[in-house]
Amino acid sequence: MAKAKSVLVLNGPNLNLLGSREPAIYGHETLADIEKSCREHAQSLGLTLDFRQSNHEGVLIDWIQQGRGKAAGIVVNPGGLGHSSVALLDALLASELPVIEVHLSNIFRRESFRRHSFVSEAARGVICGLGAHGYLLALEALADILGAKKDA
Ligand code: CA2
Repeated sequence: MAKAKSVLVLNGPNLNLLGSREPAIYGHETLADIEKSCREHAQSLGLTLDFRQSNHEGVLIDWIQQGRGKAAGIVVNPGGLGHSSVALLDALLASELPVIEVHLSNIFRRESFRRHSFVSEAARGVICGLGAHGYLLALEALADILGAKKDA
């Protein structure tokens, strides 16, 4: 049987606070809840997960660089860095991996500065406004792109 493909799921600054504040915008689920549903869904899609969060841009970039040759694709919620970080964009482009960008909230219904994401330029697709379900849809999109075996 073919080895399951590994997906790097990266979460940027402040996403460790999920579930504790601002539920009207980000929902009630914690990042640990999201990780659990991602793991369950990944298994049914024939994917394995490396699920991480950091508040530090450089750490996220190190993880993307280390993912080259190990991960088959990346799901990234860059948090606020999406709106500001050319360095994160460069790292994602350099990885040459398929990237799906996720935002829990609908960034187009909020402040105007959230409407632009540098990361989107490296993304095969962008999902926003669907809460934690967006992560599961991103995994499905990557499974399709990677030709992963469902219910493996
Ligand atoms: O909607 C998303 O997923 C965002 O990436 C979340 C970022 C925000 O800067 C982006 O514009 C959209 C912020 C994450 C902060 O998460 C918090 C969670 C609970 C309490 C406070 C912040």
